[in-house]
Amino acid sequence: MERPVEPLLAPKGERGEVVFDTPRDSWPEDYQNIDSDDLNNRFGPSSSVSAITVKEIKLPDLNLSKELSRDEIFYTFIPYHRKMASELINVFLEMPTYEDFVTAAALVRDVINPGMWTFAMQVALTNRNDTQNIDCPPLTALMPQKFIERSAFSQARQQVSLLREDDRMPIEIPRDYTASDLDPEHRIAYFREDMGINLHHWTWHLVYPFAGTPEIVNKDRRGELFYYQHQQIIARYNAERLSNKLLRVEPFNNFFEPIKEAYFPKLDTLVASRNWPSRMANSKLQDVKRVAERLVFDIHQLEIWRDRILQAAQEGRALRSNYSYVNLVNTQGIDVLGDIMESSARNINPNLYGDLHNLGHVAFAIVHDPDQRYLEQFGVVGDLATSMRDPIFYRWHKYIDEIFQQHKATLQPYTEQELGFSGINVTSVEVRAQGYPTNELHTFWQQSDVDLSRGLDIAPQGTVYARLNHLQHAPFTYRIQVQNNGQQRRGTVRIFMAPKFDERGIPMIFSEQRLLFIEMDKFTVNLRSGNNTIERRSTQSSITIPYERTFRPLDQTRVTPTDQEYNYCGCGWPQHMLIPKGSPEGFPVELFVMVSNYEDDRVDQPPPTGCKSGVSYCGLRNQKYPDRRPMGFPFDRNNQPGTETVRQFRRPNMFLTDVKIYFKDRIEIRVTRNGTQITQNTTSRP
Ligand code: CUO
Repeated sequence: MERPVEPLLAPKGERGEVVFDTPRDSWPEDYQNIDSDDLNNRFGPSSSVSAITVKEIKLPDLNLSKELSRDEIFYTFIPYHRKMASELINVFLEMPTYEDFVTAAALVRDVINPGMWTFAMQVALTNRNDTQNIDCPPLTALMPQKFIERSAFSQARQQVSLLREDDRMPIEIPRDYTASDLDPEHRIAYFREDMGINLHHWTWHLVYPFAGTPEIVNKDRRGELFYYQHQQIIARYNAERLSNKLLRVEPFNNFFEPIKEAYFPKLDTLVASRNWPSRMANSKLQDVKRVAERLVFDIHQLEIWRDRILQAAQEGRALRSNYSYVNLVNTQGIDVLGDIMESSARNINPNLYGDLHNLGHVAFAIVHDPDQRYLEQFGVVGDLATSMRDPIFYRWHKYIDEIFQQHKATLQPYTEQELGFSGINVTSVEVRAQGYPTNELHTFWQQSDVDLSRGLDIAPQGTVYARLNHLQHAPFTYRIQVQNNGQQRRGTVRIFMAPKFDERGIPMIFSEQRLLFIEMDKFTVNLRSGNNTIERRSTQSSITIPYERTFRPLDQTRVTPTDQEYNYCGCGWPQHMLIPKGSPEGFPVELFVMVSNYEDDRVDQPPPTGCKSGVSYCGLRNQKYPDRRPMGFPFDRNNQPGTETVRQFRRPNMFLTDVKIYFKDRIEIRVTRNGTQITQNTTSRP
């Protein structure tokens, strides 16, 4: 999977220590006439090189998948591209043995578009049963150009060709490279352009692909998780905006108004030597007519689908293709609506409800060349690995979320019985970061190194690092006191956090704040009779994957089958982005802790053997979502009339604590040396 643009017959591995011996007819056409001896001399097996012989097996023709040429860009949101990729994904998934799968992957690698092949490989590795203990390389290692500023690559090539490995210095990627602070939106570019959150979003969609074989699409509550995972992204984005004194994100709800946000990504595509196109401020969506990509639709059509979906949400029922109705006014309604909205292969009536969300991404992504007259490609919002970089992603998903909230408004507020836990009182909640006063959280910048060498389309010659700037926080611990007035019981601890004040400095009302609560953690506890003290570290969060999973050096942290944290190819919010940035003067947030009755939360299934990380946002592989309550409970529904604030909403089994998040403008450097990461020093920014 390394250097996906380069043919398989070139050596692989950090120092070219592996070659694949493939049948000649699987080589790219341009290479078919090369003399075998010549090739062997150049790359062939020597004592330091191991050769892997790839046998010939009969494969389906893959005529559809081959339609996208190797120098085009593959976009996951274009229906025609998805269809082409589905053919390949199905072949990979249906290979009976692991060996056949790897053989098939090797045989077709050089005749399929590299972006599509990589996507199909990652979907297959994520979803095949026999690949669960394979260390699936993250896309950041294979296609770093989708995550890191383009100038890094010319510098990296220079370093590789001119310097010995020991003499190479990490290439510093500035924090501000896509815009300046003349654009207020740029204040939160560090969030939008964070490598970890973009990798999470890509990986989430690999675990829950829109299409593929029924087993990989029909996952438990996948439509609901589409809603919840993106709702949480918007809540996090808003906390980040408020931290930076920006207004909460506006939904993009008028498809004909100018898009005031511009975006200039400054990323390279590597294929066809093109850059990712930019979008000028005040561009307007236009009807799309790109026949070669089989992409023809009107913006008005998006409105028609939108109206039908809104009607279903508000009316509380949706029409199936067989003309029967499905009732949405229940806890499963959101799952049906999520699949309609996305739309995934589980959309119950694609003719009626269409493909609103996906084609919305496409319409934004091609706003600069809707009829292909300039032969331009799609912008970053058209690709799952890059879409979170663009401000319009959040405006679009805010609007999508508003439609979901129309559905949630049809449900009754939770009852006392559902919210309470009789005999359980949460009596105190504190949070503490080591070395700081209680109820203060602290953020700062960190620089981390990422190896680019596996993604460079040049001969392997050792590592070359990019040094990225990202947000980081001091790790912290929650300390929760729970009084149990009954027998020993089990409870689920649910921890959320939300900004305390709105843009005007006025305390949030419940109906607004509930949309801003970000899930921080969720776990099960045994509650003895009497007083219980629960301690939980921020690094144990149910939504995150460890720092090392995002920034790990590839070779040195090989996973073993017992290394459960690395499953799911890293699906999970990155630990370094767990809390919003806060502000120098301290950004006030409210920490909400609830202990719910485990008997009402429990899902009967064998204990998970797969990943432990990121479960709340990513689910459990091949298992049910491990919490029976609606996702986002108890904030997914509106309040009882008369409950104006979260303090009024509070029951004895809940607790609210005021916390401040302090940001300090200093940089901590975490360098990689000989494969281990160490915190080198701390500097103040001038
Ligand atoms: Cu994840 Cu729109 O679904 O980007």
